[in-house]
Amino acid sequence: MERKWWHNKIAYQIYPKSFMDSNGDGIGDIKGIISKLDYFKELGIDILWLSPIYKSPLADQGYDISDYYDIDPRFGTMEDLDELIAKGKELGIGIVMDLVVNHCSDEHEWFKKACEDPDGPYGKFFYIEDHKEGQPLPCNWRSYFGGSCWEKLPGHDDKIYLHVFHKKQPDLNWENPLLRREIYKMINWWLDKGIAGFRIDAIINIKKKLPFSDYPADRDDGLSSMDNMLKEAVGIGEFLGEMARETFRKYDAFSVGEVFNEKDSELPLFIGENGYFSSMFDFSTTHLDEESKTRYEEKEITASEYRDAIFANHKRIEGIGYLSNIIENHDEPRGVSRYIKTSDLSEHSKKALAGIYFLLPGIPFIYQGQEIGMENLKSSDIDSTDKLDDCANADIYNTAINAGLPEKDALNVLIKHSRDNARTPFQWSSEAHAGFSTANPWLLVNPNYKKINLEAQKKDDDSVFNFYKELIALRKDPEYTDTFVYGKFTPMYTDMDNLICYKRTGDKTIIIYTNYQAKEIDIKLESPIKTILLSNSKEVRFNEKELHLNGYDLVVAEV
Ligand code: TEU
Ligand code: CA
Repeated sequence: MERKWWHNKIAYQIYPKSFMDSNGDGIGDIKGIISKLDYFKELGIDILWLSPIYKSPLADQGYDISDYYDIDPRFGTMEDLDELIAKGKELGIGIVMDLVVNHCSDEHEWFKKACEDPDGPYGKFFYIEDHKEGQPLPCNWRSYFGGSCWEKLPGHDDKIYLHVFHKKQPDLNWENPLLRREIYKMINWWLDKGIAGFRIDAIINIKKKLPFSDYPADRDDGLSSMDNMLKEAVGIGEFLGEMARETFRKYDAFSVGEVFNEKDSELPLFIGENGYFSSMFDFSTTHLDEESKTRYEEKEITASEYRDAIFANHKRIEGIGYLSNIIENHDEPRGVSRYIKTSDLSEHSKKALAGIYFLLPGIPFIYQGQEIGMENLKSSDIDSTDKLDDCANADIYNTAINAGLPEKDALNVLIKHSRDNARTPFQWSSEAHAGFSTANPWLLVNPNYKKINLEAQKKDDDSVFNFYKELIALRKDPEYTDTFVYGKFTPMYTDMDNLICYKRTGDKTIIIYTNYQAKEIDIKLESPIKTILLSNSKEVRFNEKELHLNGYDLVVAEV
């Protein structure tokens, strides 16, 4: 594999609205991010991915952009961003923006002009169809946020437009070369500003299976999930290849795709040598608890399920390309609350989860707050849905209700699965509003901030925060970094439940042993341990033949 500048980097995702508020309006902003650059330097972060900060009505918290060339005043100014890019560069930290081009906002100029003249050039920037009341819709696809993906075109009773996400996010018609050219121009404008690259949003959706047609309904709303259409859509490579040629490649820019539903055959084209993207995220564990969205009883994800999903995806990608590894992001509930048994949740088990994903092949992405072990909201924190915010919540709640769950249980399902769990303000300290703002934040602070906050963890050598610092330092240790970045990946002990162990073989041979259960265990060693490089356990007991692991012990050993 040709070596690239981003291969040995550590990335960090910022959700700007919830990271740091610098002007006391309860909303995080760019100046707040600038004020924490030294924090990222201390932590060892090389790449900062910012979720959208562009001009937006924030119907989907910025993933609905009304002007790609401007910053939303709630986040700051273009000057603020130029300062962040420049100061980041001085510190060797690259800024990665979010590229949201499957759709734009219904308040974007393009859409306004399309509504004024649907048959004009801007009308063709979207999917606008003729439609009379009572007539069947062009297709029965369900929006990702629930309901039909068709909406009446403002000002036209006989026209409708497509939105696979929120109705304030009309889909852009990538079949139109003029639209594509506008997008490439915008991407290059940002790359000329000196950003390091882009995270590419919901990109698999830009290629629709046309002409529009129905798919088997998979709920009692008579609609069909987008998955069915995406399985049949072919030819996305024409768009993604052109985009890469016209933009990213010209700047050796880092591009990471948010890709779901990709076909195995497309993997080499997506992230292989000269692929459309530098990398794509490993979402292999994000569907493991899907079914618990419509059931009373909690279904916990087992250690083996978690392990097997990740290991299978890494084997699938091996020798093809480079994954970006996560345990959470702004669309997923907190990893420690999702992948660790509630009864086993502790600083110790949180460190085990951190170590498992951090030393895998690929680029580790840390989502803000993950480095201090921030958790989901509890049912006792929320007594009604209006305490929450996300536009995706209604569909989660209604799906539970339609599945026959009483309101209380439907609310619990929502609290467990809501994206808002990832969007509560960063917990900097035990001060008011967790030190995020001097004013009431736009979204509630998780009431556990007095227990879980950065200030306290910085002072505690055994904290989750300091363990992340050690993980980053180990992955960057000149003696071992090559093995962690390029070393072969070999699953181990997969015949034993609750063990998550794998080997990395490069110019060193390193084994990650994790006993992902409360019960202690002794395991036979395949080869004697030379050095313990890192562990969340103060005292690791082993001999020539055996290694003793207490509950949720993680041991990184050179053999
Ligand atoms: O998400 C795309 C996506 O498909 C999933 O996140 C999914 O739709 C979502 O989790 C449903 O609950 C991207 C962004 O990450 C997300 O925040 C935006 O809402 C979405 O695109 C639309 O831009
Ligand atoms: Ca602010």
